[in-house]
Amino acid sequence: MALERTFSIIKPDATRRNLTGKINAKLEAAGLRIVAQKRIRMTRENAETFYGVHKERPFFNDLCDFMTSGPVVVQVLEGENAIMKNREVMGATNPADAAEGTIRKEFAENIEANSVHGSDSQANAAIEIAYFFSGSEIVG
Ligand code: RTP
Ligand code: MG
Repeated sequence: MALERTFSIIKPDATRRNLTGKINAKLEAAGLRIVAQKRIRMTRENAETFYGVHKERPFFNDLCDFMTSGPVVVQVLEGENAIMKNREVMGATNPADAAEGTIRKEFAENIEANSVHGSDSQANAAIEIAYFFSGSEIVG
């Protein structure tokens, strides 16, 4: 199977608790390769654009507050079936529903402060990667 790329964010609740390395270890153990990574502070505009699909949802404003509340680590992950594989290792959105061994089960604080983001489709992965990274920043 061909290599696939997905976009990942280590969210502010996780950077605040110094969990970047532990989360990266879980991603790598799952067979995902971190082919681009940078620590940034999202602007309000970044958050509103990035989560634009959720703009009519009741949690949209809180979500944008949360995503801009501290540093995030944005990443490109590469591997076979990387999009699905990352969603598996992340676990369910709500940590109360997340399977044993997943990142959200182990580290998430609640349904909003849930430690990681991962693209949910090939189309969204391409859009999200291009929003945060230029081609020369990604080294496969
Ligand atoms: P993500 O996009 O961050 O990878 O998470 P996801 O696909 O598992 O969840 P999604 O439905 O896309 O929601 C995006 C993010 O919004 C926050 N959220 N808060 N308060 C709430 O009920 C609620 N629901 C979702 C979470 O941070 C979720 O990851
Ligand atoms: Mg989502």
